[in-house]
Amino acid sequence: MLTVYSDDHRLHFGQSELVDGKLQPCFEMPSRADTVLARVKSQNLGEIIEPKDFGMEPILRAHNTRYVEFLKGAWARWAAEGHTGDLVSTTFPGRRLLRDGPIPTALMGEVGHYSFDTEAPITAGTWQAVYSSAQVALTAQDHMRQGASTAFALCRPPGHHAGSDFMGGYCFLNNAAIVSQAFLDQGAKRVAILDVDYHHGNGTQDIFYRRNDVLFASIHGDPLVEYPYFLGHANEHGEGAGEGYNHNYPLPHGTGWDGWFAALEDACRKIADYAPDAVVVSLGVDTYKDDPISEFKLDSPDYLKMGERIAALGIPTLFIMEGGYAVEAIGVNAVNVLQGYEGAAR
Ligand code: Q9C
Ligand code: ZN
Repeated sequence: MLTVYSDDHRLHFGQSELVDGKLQPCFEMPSRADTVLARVKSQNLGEIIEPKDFGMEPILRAHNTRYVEFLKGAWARWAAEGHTGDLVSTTFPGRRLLRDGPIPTALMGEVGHYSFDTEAPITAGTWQAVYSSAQVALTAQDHMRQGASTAFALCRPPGHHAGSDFMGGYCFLNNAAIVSQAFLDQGAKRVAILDVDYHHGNGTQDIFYRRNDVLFASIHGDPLVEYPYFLGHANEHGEGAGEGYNHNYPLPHGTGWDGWFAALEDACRKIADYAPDAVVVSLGVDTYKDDPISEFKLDSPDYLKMGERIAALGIPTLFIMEGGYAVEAIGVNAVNVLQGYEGAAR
Protein backbone atom coordinates (compact mmCIF):
# COMPACT_ATOMS: atom_id res chain seq x y z
CA MET A 1 0.00 0.00 0.00
CA LEU A 2 1.26 3.46 -0.92
CA THR A 3 1.75 5.96 1.94
CA VAL A 4 1.75 9.71 1.32
CA TYR A 5 3.57 11.80 3.94
CA SER A 6 4.99 15.32 4.25
CA ASP A 7 7.41 16.64 6.87
CA ASP A 8 5.47 19.91 6.73
CA HIS A 9 3.25 18.59 9.54
CA ARG A 10 6.01 19.69 11.96
CA LEU A 11 5.22 23.32 11.14
CA HIS A 12 2.06 22.98 13.24
CA PHE A 13 2.97 22.57 16.89
CA GLY A 14 0.52 24.14 19.31
CA GLN A 15 2.05 25.26 22.58
CA SER A 16 -0.61 24.09 25.00
CA GLU A 17 -4.07 22.76 25.70
CA LEU A 18 -6.27 23.43 28.72
CA VAL A 19 -6.72 20.29 30.86
CA ASP A 20 -8.36 20.49 34.28
CA GLY A 21 -7.92 24.24 34.23
CA LYS A 22 -4.19 23.99 33.58
CA LEU A 23 -2.19 24.46 30.41
CA GLN A 24 -0.58 21.18 29.35
CA PRO A 25 1.36 20.16 26.23
CA CYS A 26 -0.97 19.53 23.28
CA PHE A 27 -1.94 15.87 22.87
CA GLU A 28 -1.90 16.46 19.12
CA MET A 29 1.88 16.70 18.67
CA PRO A 30 4.35 16.15 15.80
CA SER A 31 5.77 12.91 17.25
CA ARG A 32 2.42 11.25 16.47
CA ALA A 33 3.15 11.29 12.77
CA ASP A 34 6.74 10.16 13.35
CA THR A 35 5.55 7.04 15.17
CA VAL A 36 3.15 6.11 12.39
CA LEU A 37 5.74 6.76 9.67
CA ALA A 38 8.34 4.67 11.53
CA ARG A 39 5.92 1.74 11.67
CA VAL A 40 5.04 2.08 7.98
CA LYS A 41 8.77 1.78 7.29
CA SER A 42 9.58 -1.03 9.71
CA GLN A 43 6.70 -3.15 8.38
CA ASN A 44 7.62 -2.45 4.75
CA LEU A 45 4.03 -1.45 4.07
CA GLY A 46 5.03 -0.08 0.68
CA GLU A 47 6.35 2.98 -1.09
CA ILE A 48 6.30 6.33 0.75
CA ILE A 49 5.96 9.47 -1.37
CA GLU A 50 5.76 13.22 -0.86
CA PRO A 51 2.55 15.00 -1.77
CA LYS A 52 2.00 16.72 -5.11
CA ASP A 53 0.34 20.15 -5.12
CA PHE A 54 -3.26 20.18 -6.30
CA GLY A 55 -3.71 23.82 -5.28
CA MET A 56 -6.61 25.48 -3.49
CA GLU A 57 -9.45 24.40 -5.75
CA PRO A 58 -10.14 20.96 -4.25
CA ILE A 59 -9.95 22.48 -0.75
CA LEU A 60 -12.51 25.13 -1.67
CA ARG A 61 -14.89 22.40 -2.94
CA ALA A 62 -15.35 21.37 0.70
CA HIS A 63 -14.70 24.62 2.56
CA ASN A 64 -16.01 28.18 2.65
CA THR A 65 -13.66 30.55 0.81
CA ARG A 66 -13.68 33.24 3.48
CA TYR A 67 -12.90 30.69 6.19
CA VAL A 68 -9.94 29.35 4.20
CA GLU A 69 -8.67 32.88 3.55
CA PHE A 70 -8.91 33.50 7.30
CA LEU A 71 -6.85 30.38 8.08
CA LYS A 72 -4.26 31.31 5.48
CA GLY A 73 -3.78 34.89 6.68
CA ALA A 74 -4.47 34.69 10.41
CA TRP A 75 -0.91 34.18 11.65
CA ALA A 76 0.55 37.08 9.64
CA ARG A 77 -2.14 39.40 11.00
CA TRP A 78 -1.63 38.12 14.57
CA ALA A 79 2.16 38.52 14.35
CA ALA A 80 1.76 42.02 12.85
CA GLU A 81 -0.17 42.97 15.99
CA GLY A 82 2.93 42.02 17.98
CA HIS A 83 1.81 38.66 19.31
CA THR A 84 4.24 35.76 19.54
CA GLY A 85 2.10 33.07 21.21
CA ASP A 86 -0.54 30.93 19.50
CA LEU A 87 -3.81 32.45 18.29
CA VAL A 88 -6.50 30.58 20.23
CA SER A 89 -10.18 31.40 20.53
CA THR A 90 -11.74 31.84 23.96
CA THR A 91 -15.13 33.39 23.08
CA PHE A 92 -17.79 31.64 21.04
CA PRO A 93 -21.25 32.47 19.70
CA GLY A 94 -23.29 30.42 22.19
CA ARG A 95 -27.08 30.46 22.28
CA ARG A 96 -28.76 33.75 21.37
CA LEU A 97 -25.44 35.30 20.39
CA LEU A 98 -25.03 36.01 16.68
CA ARG A 99 -23.62 32.79 15.25
CA ASP A 100 -24.11 34.05 11.68
CA GLY A 101 -23.99 37.78 12.37
CA PRO A 102 -21.34 40.29 11.29
CA ILE A 103 -17.91 38.68 11.35
CA PRO A 104 -15.81 40.53 13.97
CA THR A 105 -12.95 42.54 12.53
CA ALA A 106 -10.75 41.94 15.58
CA LEU A 107 -8.78 38.71 15.23
CA MET A 108 -9.87 37.37 18.63
CA GLY A 109 -13.47 37.80 17.54
CA GLU A 110 -12.93 36.38 14.09
CA VAL A 111 -11.17 33.29 15.40
CA GLY A 112 -14.11 32.77 17.79
CA HIS A 113 -16.52 33.07 14.86
CA TYR A 114 -14.67 30.30 13.03
CA SER A 115 -14.08 27.97 16.03
CA PHE A 116 -16.19 25.79 18.28
CA ASP A 117 -13.55 25.17 20.95
CA THR A 118 -10.09 26.24 22.16
CA GLU A 119 -8.30 23.17 20.82
CA ALA A 120 -7.19 24.31 17.37
CA PRO A 121 -4.38 26.80 18.06
CA ILE A 122 -3.08 28.75 15.07
CA THR A 123 0.73 28.88 15.10
CA ALA A 124 3.27 30.38 12.69
CA GLY A 125 3.33 27.26 10.51
CA THR A 126 -0.25 26.08 10.89
CA TRP A 127 -1.44 27.11 7.43
CA GLN A 128 1.47 25.43 5.63
CA ALA A 129 0.96 22.28 7.72
CA VAL A 130 -2.80 22.03 7.16
CA TYR A 131 -2.42 22.90 3.46
CA SER A 132 0.17 20.12 3.10
CA SER A 133 -1.99 17.72 5.10
CA ALA A 134 -4.81 18.30 2.60
CA GLN A 135 -2.36 17.78 -0.28
CA VAL A 136 -1.20 14.52 1.33
CA ALA A 137 -4.82 13.35 1.27
CA LEU A 138 -5.34 14.57 -2.31
CA THR A 139 -2.16 12.85 -3.49
CA ALA A 140 -3.34 9.54 -2.03
CA GLN A 141 -6.71 10.12 -3.69
CA ASP A 142 -4.98 10.84 -7.01
CA HIS A 143 -3.13 7.52 -6.71
CA MET A 144 -6.52 5.80 -6.56
CA ARG A 145 -7.83 7.89 -9.48
CA GLN A 146 -4.97 6.33 -11.42
CA GLY A 147 -6.25 2.87 -10.56
CA ALA A 148 -4.92 1.83 -7.15
CA SER A 149 -7.49 0.07 -4.97
CA THR A 150 -6.19 1.61 -1.74
CA ALA A 151 -3.77 4.19 -0.29
CA PHE A 152 -2.80 5.65 3.07
CA ALA A 153 -2.72 9.42 3.64
CA LEU A 154 -0.59 10.02 6.74
CA CYS A 155 -2.29 13.32 7.45
CA ARG A 156 -1.34 15.64 10.30
CA PRO A 157 -3.06 17.83 11.43
CA PRO A 158 -6.19 15.66 11.39
CA GLY A 159 -9.44 16.95 9.87
CA HIS A 160 -12.73 15.33 10.86
CA HIS A 161 -13.84 17.95 13.41
CA ALA A 162 -13.45 20.77 10.85
CA GLY A 163 -16.63 21.83 9.05
CA SER A 164 -16.96 23.85 5.88
CA ASP A 165 -16.41 27.06 7.86
CA PHE A 166 -15.17 26.10 11.29
CA MET A 167 -12.23 24.55 13.12
CA GLY A 168 -11.86 22.77 16.44
CA GLY A 169 -10.67 19.54 18.03
CA TYR A 170 -7.15 19.78 16.55
CA CYS A 171 -8.65 20.12 13.04
CA PHE A 172 -8.61 22.95 10.47
CA LEU A 173 -9.27 21.48 7.01
CA ASN A 174 -11.36 18.34 6.63
CA ASN A 175 -9.10 16.00 4.69
CA ALA A 176 -11.70 13.22 4.45
CA ALA A 177 -14.32 15.62 3.08
CA ILE A 178 -11.87 17.13 0.59
CA VAL A 179 -10.94 13.75 -0.91
CA SER A 180 -14.54 12.53 -0.92
CA GLN A 181 -15.53 15.59 -2.94
CA ALA A 182 -12.55 14.96 -5.24
CA PHE A 183 -13.79 11.42 -5.98
CA LEU A 184 -17.22 12.86 -6.87
CA ASP A 185 -15.72 15.60 -9.03
CA GLN A 186 -13.79 12.96 -10.95
CA GLY A 187 -16.93 11.03 -11.77
CA ALA A 188 -17.75 8.87 -8.75
CA LYS A 189 -21.52 8.67 -8.17
CA ARG A 190 -21.40 7.83 -4.47
CA VAL A 191 -18.75 7.90 -1.73
CA ALA A 192 -19.06 6.45 1.78
CA ILE A 193 -17.06 7.86 4.69
CA LEU A 194 -16.47 5.44 7.56
CA ASP A 195 -15.24 7.36 10.61
CA VAL A 196 -13.65 5.03 13.16
CA ASP A 197 -11.97 7.76 15.24
CA TYR A 198 -13.01 7.68 18.92
CA HIS A 199 -14.65 11.11 18.57
CA HIS A 200 -17.69 11.87 16.44
CA GLY A 201 -16.70 13.37 13.09
CA ASN A 202 -18.92 16.39 13.52
CA GLY A 203 -17.23 18.40 10.79
CA THR A 204 -17.61 15.67 8.18
CA GLN A 205 -21.23 15.09 9.19
CA ASP A 206 -21.88 18.83 8.88
CA ILE A 207 -20.40 19.08 5.38
CA PHE A 208 -22.49 16.25 3.92
CA TYR A 209 -25.61 16.31 6.12
CA ARG A 210 -27.98 17.48 3.39
CA ARG A 211 -26.54 15.36 0.60
CA ASN A 212 -27.12 11.84 -0.68
CA ASP A 213 -23.93 11.49 -2.75
CA VAL A 214 -21.86 10.96 0.41
CA LEU A 215 -22.94 8.51 3.09
CA PHE A 216 -21.42 9.20 6.50
CA ALA A 217 -21.11 6.52 9.19
CA SER A 218 -19.34 7.27 12.49
CA ILE A 219 -18.60 5.00 15.47
CA HIS A 220 -17.68 7.04 18.54
CA GLY A 221 -17.99 7.84 22.22
CA ASP A 222 -21.57 8.84 23.08
CA PRO A 223 -21.70 12.64 22.88
CA LEU A 224 -23.78 12.70 26.09
CA VAL A 225 -20.54 11.84 27.87
CA GLU A 226 -17.82 12.57 25.33
CA TYR A 227 -16.30 15.28 23.15
CA PRO A 228 -17.54 16.91 20.90
CA TYR A 229 -20.67 16.69 23.12
CA PHE A 230 -23.02 18.65 20.88
CA LEU A 231 -23.41 16.35 17.87
CA GLY A 232 -23.18 12.65 17.06
CA HIS A 233 -26.42 11.18 18.44
CA ALA A 234 -28.05 8.09 16.91
CA ASN A 235 -31.11 10.03 15.73
CA GLU A 236 -29.12 12.30 13.39
CA HIS A 237 -29.98 10.71 10.05
CA GLY A 238 -29.47 13.61 7.63
CA GLU A 239 -31.78 16.29 6.30
CA GLY A 240 -33.52 17.00 2.99
CA ALA A 241 -31.90 15.00 0.20
CA GLY A 242 -29.47 13.71 2.83
CA GLU A 243 -32.19 12.05 4.93
CA GLY A 244 -31.13 8.45 5.54
CA TYR A 245 -27.49 8.99 4.54
CA ASN A 246 -26.03 9.73 7.97
CA HIS A 247 -25.49 6.98 10.54
CA ASN A 248 -24.11 7.52 14.02
CA TYR A 249 -23.09 4.77 16.42
CA PRO A 250 -22.60 6.40 19.83
CA LEU A 251 -21.16 3.87 22.27
CA PRO A 252 -20.62 4.02 26.04
CA HIS A 253 -17.34 4.57 27.83
CA GLY A 254 -15.62 1.25 28.38
CA THR A 255 -16.68 -0.22 25.02
CA GLY A 256 -14.34 -3.04 23.97
CA TRP A 257 -13.90 -4.93 20.72
CA ASP A 258 -17.18 -6.92 20.79
CA GLY A 259 -19.41 -3.88 21.22
CA TRP A 260 -17.32 -1.83 18.81
CA PHE A 261 -17.31 -4.57 16.16
CA ALA A 262 -21.10 -4.93 16.30
CA ALA A 263 -21.34 -1.25 15.35
CA LEU A 264 -18.75 -1.70 12.59
CA GLU A 265 -20.71 -4.65 11.22
CA ASP A 266 -23.89 -2.58 11.04
CA ALA A 267 -22.06 0.36 9.47
CA CYS A 268 -20.43 -1.91 6.89
CA ARG A 269 -23.81 -3.37 5.92
CA LYS A 270 -25.18 0.14 5.40
CA ILE A 271 -22.16 0.99 3.28
CA ALA A 272 -22.51 -2.21 1.23
CA ASP A 273 -26.22 -1.44 0.60
CA TYR A 274 -25.24 2.05 -0.55
CA ALA A 275 -22.78 0.51 -3.07
CA PRO A 276 -20.35 3.44 -3.18
CA ASP A 277 -17.60 3.80 -5.77
CA ALA A 278 -15.10 4.48 -2.99
CA VAL A 279 -14.84 4.28 0.79
CA VAL A 280 -12.91 6.93 2.72
CA VAL A 281 -11.89 5.80 6.22
CA SER A 282 -11.31 8.50 8.81
CA LEU A 283 -8.69 6.41 10.60
CA GLY A 284 -8.39 7.52 14.19
CA VAL A 285 -6.83 5.02 16.58
CA ASP A 286 -7.80 6.86 19.77
CA THR A 287 -10.15 3.91 20.45
CA TYR A 288 -7.07 2.22 21.95
CA LYS A 289 -7.26 1.07 25.59
CA ASP A 290 -4.34 3.25 26.68
CA ASP A 291 -5.28 6.41 24.78
CA PRO A 292 -4.83 9.31 27.23
CA ILE A 293 -8.03 11.19 26.27
CA SER A 294 -10.36 8.32 25.35
CA GLU A 295 -12.46 5.65 27.03
CA PHE A 296 -12.77 2.70 24.63
CA LYS A 297 -10.83 -0.50 25.18
CA LEU A 298 -9.59 -1.73 21.82
CA ASP A 299 -6.29 -3.60 21.86
CA SER A 300 -3.62 -3.67 19.16
CA PRO A 301 -4.67 -7.00 17.50
CA ASP A 302 -8.23 -5.67 17.18
CA TYR A 303 -7.01 -3.19 14.57
CA LEU A 304 -6.04 -6.07 12.27
CA LYS A 305 -9.64 -7.32 12.45
CA MET A 306 -10.91 -3.80 11.79
CA GLY A 307 -8.89 -3.70 8.58
CA GLU A 308 -10.07 -7.17 7.56
CA ARG A 309 -13.74 -6.22 7.93
CA ILE A 310 -13.26 -3.06 5.89
CA ALA A 311 -11.50 -5.08 3.17
CA ALA A 312 -14.45 -7.50 3.05
CA LEU A 313 -16.52 -4.64 1.59
CA GLY A 314 -14.51 -5.18 -1.60
CA ILE A 315 -14.62 -1.45 -2.44
CA PRO A 316 -11.62 0.82 -3.20
CA THR A 317 -10.64 2.34 0.16
CA LEU A 318 -8.66 5.45 1.01
CA PHE A 319 -7.36 5.66 4.59
CA ILE A 320 -6.98 9.16 6.09
CA MET A 321 -5.10 9.50 9.39
CA GLU A 322 -7.13 11.25 12.10
CA GLY A 323 -6.66 10.99 15.91
CA GLY A 324 -4.76 8.73 18.32
CA TYR A 325 -2.74 10.07 21.24
CA ALA A 326 -1.04 7.07 22.82
CA VAL A 327 1.98 8.16 20.82
CA GLU A 328 4.05 4.99 21.23
CA ALA A 329 1.19 2.68 20.20
CA ILE A 330 -0.46 4.55 17.36
CA GLY A 331 2.08 3.36 14.78
CA VAL A 332 1.34 -0.29 15.49
CA ASN A 333 -2.40 0.32 15.71
CA ALA A 334 -2.80 2.40 12.55
CA VAL A 335 -0.57 0.14 10.48
CA ASN A 336 -2.39 -2.92 11.87
CA VAL A 337 -5.58 -1.61 10.25
CA LEU A 338 -3.74 -1.21 6.94
CA GLN A 339 -2.10 -4.63 7.17
CA GLY A 340 -5.37 -6.26 8.21
CA TYR A 341 -6.93 -4.65 5.15
CA GLU A 342 -4.15 -5.75 2.81
CA GLY A 343 -4.03 -9.29 4.16
CA ALA A 344 -7.77 -9.76 3.59
CA ALA A 345 -7.93 -7.84 0.30
CA ARG A 346 -5.19 -9.78 -1.41
N1 Q9C B 1 -8.33 18.65 26.61
C1 Q9C B 1 -9.24 14.14 17.15
O1 Q9C B 1 -9.14 13.03 17.62
N2 Q9C B 1 -10.70 17.37 23.54
N3 Q9C B 1 -9.55 15.21 17.90
C2 Q9C B 1 -9.65 16.81 24.31
C3 Q9C B 1 -8.62 17.24 26.52
C4 Q9C B 1 -10.45 17.50 22.11
C5 Q9C B 1 -9.83 15.06 19.30
C6 Q9C B 1 -9.92 16.99 25.79
C7 Q9C B 1 -10.40 16.18 21.42
C8 Q9C B 1 -10.20 16.36 19.95
C9 Q9C B 1 -8.93 14.39 15.70
ZN1 ZN C 1 -10.41 11.52 17.93
